[in-house]
Amino acid sequence: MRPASIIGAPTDIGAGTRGASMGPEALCVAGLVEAVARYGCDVKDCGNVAGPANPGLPAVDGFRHLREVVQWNRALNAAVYAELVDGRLPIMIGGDHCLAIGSISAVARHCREQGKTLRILWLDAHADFNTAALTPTGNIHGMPVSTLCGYGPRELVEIGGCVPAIRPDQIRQIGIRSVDEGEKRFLREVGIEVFDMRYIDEVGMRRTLELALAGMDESTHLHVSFDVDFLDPEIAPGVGTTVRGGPTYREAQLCMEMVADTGRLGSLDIVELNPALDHRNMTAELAVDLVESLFGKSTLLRMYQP
Ligand SMILES: [Mn+2]
Repeated sequence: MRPASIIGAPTDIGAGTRGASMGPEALCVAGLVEAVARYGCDVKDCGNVAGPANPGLPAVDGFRHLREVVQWNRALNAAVYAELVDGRLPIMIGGDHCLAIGSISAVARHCREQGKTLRILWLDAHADFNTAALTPTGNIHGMPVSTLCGYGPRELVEIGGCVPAIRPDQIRQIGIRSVDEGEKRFLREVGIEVFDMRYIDEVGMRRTLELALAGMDESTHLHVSFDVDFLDPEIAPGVGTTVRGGPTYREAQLCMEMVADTGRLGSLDIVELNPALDHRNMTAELAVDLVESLFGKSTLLRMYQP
């Protein structure tokens, strides 16, 4: 297992509900560092990147806190890129999902420089493909995927040094169940591959992951962007944007185990955990439990391969 680096980004600058800024601390209290270390990783705790406070302002021209979002993502981009150059697997702990702009643009740059193929698994209840024109709220945590694909304000889309940072065919979205009207049309137009909850209901998590992970090889760098609202709110209440009907505990474990089996995990985001809405840190503990599976914990040495 590659050495890993944990990078905290304690901000809720892109969210509509405050509190995700406390996510890194809650994940550490739940034992994230020890959990990753348990599965053979040499873990470096990089501490937190710094950025501006949340001023709680309304949207301007379709964006809330654009300037602050840019500052946080620039700092995070540099921190994630430095760990990748050092040969380490960055684990970005947010913070809200706007931070994926900084982390994934760094991963994409690293892949371009190393001649690696990038595959992104976007585990989320939402497609996060809004734009200033389409968004009902202006919250930038609903826009990271469109921004990474080059649709967004110049200062944000340019953060990784290459525009667009990623192509739509590099991403697979899983668990989606809440998409705004305009966003739906735009997703289809751009051609993002989405495995929504109906798809998972109909074919199962196993087949879904087989398809989402298909076509990877030794040169693939797999990035997982794990929004905790991916999970069903019954098991994961500690998020600001819960949507009913998400994956169960077992479905989520299977998803993580199948990612681990590829041996290609190269970077990870854990975002949108909101301790202010959690019950006794149960959502943070669940996230850590799932990360253990992602890093190779399994129930048994398997005797029977179905
Ligand atoms: Mn998200």
